[in-house]
Amino acid sequence: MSKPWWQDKLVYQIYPKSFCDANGDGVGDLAGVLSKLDYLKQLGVDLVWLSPIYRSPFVDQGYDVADYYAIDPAFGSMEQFDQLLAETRRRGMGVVMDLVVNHCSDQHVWFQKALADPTGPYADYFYFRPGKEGGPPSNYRAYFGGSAWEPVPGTDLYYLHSFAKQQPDLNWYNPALREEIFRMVNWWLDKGLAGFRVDAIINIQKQLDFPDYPADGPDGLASIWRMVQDAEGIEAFLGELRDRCFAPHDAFTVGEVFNLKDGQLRQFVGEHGLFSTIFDFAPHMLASGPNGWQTPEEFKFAAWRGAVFAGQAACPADGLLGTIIENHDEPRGSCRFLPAHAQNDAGAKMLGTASLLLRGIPFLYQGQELGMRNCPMASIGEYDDLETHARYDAALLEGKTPAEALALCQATSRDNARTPMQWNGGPGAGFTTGRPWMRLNPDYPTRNAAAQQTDENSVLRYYQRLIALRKSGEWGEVFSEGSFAPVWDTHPSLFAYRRAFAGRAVLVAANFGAQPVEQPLETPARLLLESTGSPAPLAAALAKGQLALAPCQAAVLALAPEKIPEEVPEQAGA
Ligand code: TEU
Repeated sequence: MSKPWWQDKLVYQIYPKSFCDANGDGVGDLAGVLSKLDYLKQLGVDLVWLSPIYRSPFVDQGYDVADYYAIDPAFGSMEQFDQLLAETRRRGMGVVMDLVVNHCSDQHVWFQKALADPTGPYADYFYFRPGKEGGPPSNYRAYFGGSAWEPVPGTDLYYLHSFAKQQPDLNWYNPALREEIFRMVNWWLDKGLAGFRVDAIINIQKQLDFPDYPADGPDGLASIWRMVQDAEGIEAFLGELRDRCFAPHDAFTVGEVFNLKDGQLRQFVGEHGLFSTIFDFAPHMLASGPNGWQTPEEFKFAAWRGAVFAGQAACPADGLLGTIIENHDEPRGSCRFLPAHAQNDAGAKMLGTASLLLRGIPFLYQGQELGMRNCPMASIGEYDDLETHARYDAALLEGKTPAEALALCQATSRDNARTPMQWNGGPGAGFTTGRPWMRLNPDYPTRNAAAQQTDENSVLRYYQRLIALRKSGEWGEVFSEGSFAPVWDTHPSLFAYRRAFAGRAVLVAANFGAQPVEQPLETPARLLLESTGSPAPLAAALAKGQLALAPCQAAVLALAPEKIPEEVPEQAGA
């Protein structure tokens, strides 16, 4: 089996609206991205994933595509995009685009033609269905709230939208629609794109009779997820997409896939997988309590470690998961996957160490490398995200007070991660010379890339060293190809694992507790990296065969080679 080209790559997600604004209109753009490629190269990034930059009315920040073949003018031009391809290639990097094909925008010409002729061929690009008993065809709630069915004006028909009503679902059961998508995907790959992050893709499978489900909320509706979960057949669509588009281009693909059924992971990743990788969202699911986002859960170390390790164990030996702390849909990891005492820069470095060296393809989200934090807004009016507004309204409907509803938004809003990138401490945080489209996190005067670049002990400089180790000539293969084995996995505060490859092994260990820990080591170990900038106590302990970690300290140790083959359990089949 030959090793895929993307096996040792590290991906950095750019949220284009909030990354860097070169023309001063307050919105990030492609010229801004171009100006930061050297920063990304220095960080150690291989692939740059851009959240959608297609022409869009931005009801859902570009996840509502009006033209799959055009760059939105807010971001720049196709010439600038081609320049981005050339400039990344020149630096040995690649570009990954977001592929949003569960739905498009209601402004897309396909939908406009469908509305103009609701029984014509374009209506079958979507799900147009007659209503039932004077209401919609079924009782589904869209992910962003309200009925998932919207009336088609001038008819007794409704169209289906899993997300906002401005995002009509595309009908993958129509071969003509699939051809349009394959043609478009190939058009981008022919340009020299490295691959795609494939949005919300599990939703393309439907039960075409759209059965009702028992209501699960005070609105009398049932989440559309119920219908998707009981639907089947996605493998056929994705297999066609792989065989017609991804495989011939040897593209890198990562699926945004939630809640796979037992045994399904094997089909999604691995040598003949439907994608190169899929995100492991299991740790993120822990943040939702019994009532979903309405009951956010505090961080519980053992449950989180269990979820991460379960993902590592479930991944087939010939496949990799996308390991991820944060993205544009989630609150910042530095405020989420750390106990209260560790929600600081030391914690951010520890969490980065624990996550980036796991078996998998590491994904970083812009600002993670600065330890950027949630930005609680003072009023609901300061939030831009439609999902946050929908949640606020739903919480009020549930009987919560405005203050309680706002607190829920502050804890769970996607806008926590969408505040502009903090490049320096000057006006506009170096993100823009104009008025930023969304307010800056007030910590930008002290937390910014320029300040961290000159501080040896900063989160940024630590991430640079961490990534350099992950990709180093000496240890790179251990991290990109090695097996994974949990260590001390019932310890109350240690997050630790071994990675091993071809007779070489490392131990990654992090102390999430508020007290120092000490553990005897079975093998002599040499310090490769530690996160606090005070290695002396750890080095002294290692000389005595002990691992000693202060609170919030993470370390990477090389284990003595002669002991490794018997001592390190290889992952099944690895
Ligand atoms: O998200 C898909 C998805 O399942 C969302 O419901 C997501 O889990 C939720 O927003 C988390 O709070 C993708 C994109 O990542 C998201 O930004 C888009 O809004 C969505 O698809 C629709 O395209």
